Amino acid sequence: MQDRFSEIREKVLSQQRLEFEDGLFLFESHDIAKIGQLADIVRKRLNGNHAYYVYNQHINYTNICISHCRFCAYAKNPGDAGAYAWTAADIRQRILSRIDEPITELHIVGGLNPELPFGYYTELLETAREVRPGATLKAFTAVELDFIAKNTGLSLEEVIARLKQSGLAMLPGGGAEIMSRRIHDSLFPLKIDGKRWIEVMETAHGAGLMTNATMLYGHIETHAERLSHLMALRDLQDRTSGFCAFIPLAFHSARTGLSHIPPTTAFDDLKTIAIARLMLDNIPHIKAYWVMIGEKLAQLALSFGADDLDGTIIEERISHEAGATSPKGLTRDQLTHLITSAGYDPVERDAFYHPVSEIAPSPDFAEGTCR
Ligand code: V47
Ligand code: SF4
Repeated sequence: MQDRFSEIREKVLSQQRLEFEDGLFLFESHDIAKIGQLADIVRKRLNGNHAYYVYNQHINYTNICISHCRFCAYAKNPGDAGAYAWTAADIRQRILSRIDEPITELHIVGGLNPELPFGYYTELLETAREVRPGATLKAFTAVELDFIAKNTGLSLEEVIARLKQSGLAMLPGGGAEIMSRRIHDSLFPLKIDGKRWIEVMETAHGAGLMTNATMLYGHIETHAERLSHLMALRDLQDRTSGFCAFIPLAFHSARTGLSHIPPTTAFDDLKTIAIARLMLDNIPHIKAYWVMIGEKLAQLALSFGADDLDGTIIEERISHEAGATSPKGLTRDQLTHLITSAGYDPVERDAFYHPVSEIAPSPDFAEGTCR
């Protein structure tokens, strides 16, 4: 009789879909080299020897949030020391402060701030579009879109349509956490659950927006809950093909309500990336997000299923508030050095994975599809 690894290897080689039980077996295994080799087969099939990165800027427009997720060290209550909501003028200033850099993506997310009217979000996008024409505005998670709709009394469809008119071109993948009733009720009961996160993403995909998807791991979730999360993403991708990239987010516990939880291990980080690559056979890209796991492990992850290091970023706040020790940004030279010294071909991409070297400069904020 064949051992389980050989069975799974045959499935991978013949491009058969892995099942929940296969994923569970891999999570429970400690044979990291074999898991990595399997993931590398899929990585090479989908992305060859390319390793992508993006020249981007993060803008966290407000840290005021009424959701009180237990894993979050970033959010503040209105009136707390350090609570902020940037005006359009502040955002203009932030973008202008880096206007000489060849930024192609603005990643714009914030807390659930009940004091911001709908016009705030459209003005934010329109300001970004005016100051940085040609860059993709990747903004507002499914959680924020659902909140904006409820807070302003507009339908989700209306919110998406109007934000698109103001320049919204893509959604980031945050806020998915772990899609499980148990985890939702314990860690983020005031925020939308997994079912609603999927509905919002499906609506966005239906409106022509590509999105990313994330999973926050390394807190109180089980391996089975991680797999159910991955399979829910795979199911939606079968229906819409709207996901561009999957980003596993390693939990950082400092200054959160879960500060007793130790950091994730290198083994778990690599295994999670590799198993995501194997289970998510229909999502083109897997990011090793260096902010969460450090540059050195992110580099190694390129041989464990990941094909993208995300970006230059510069001012990451969410994980650094929670104790992340990685730098707050990397230069293009640092990113390409990590990639070439691991034997991969660096490709600077835009938000939709088009190589920047092949993109004709365009004054428009077009939606796009990933490749
Ligand atoms: O939604 C919150 C998570 C997310 C912590 O789409 C934490 O391209 C770790 O979604 N420790 C924001 N994680 C980051 C995010 C993201 C990052 C990079 C690229 C993209 C993309 C998306 O960070 C939140 C939440 O799930 N988070 N607190 C914490 N203590
Ligand atoms: Fe608010 Fe997001 Fe932090 Fe939750 S993770 S408290 S929604 S900022």
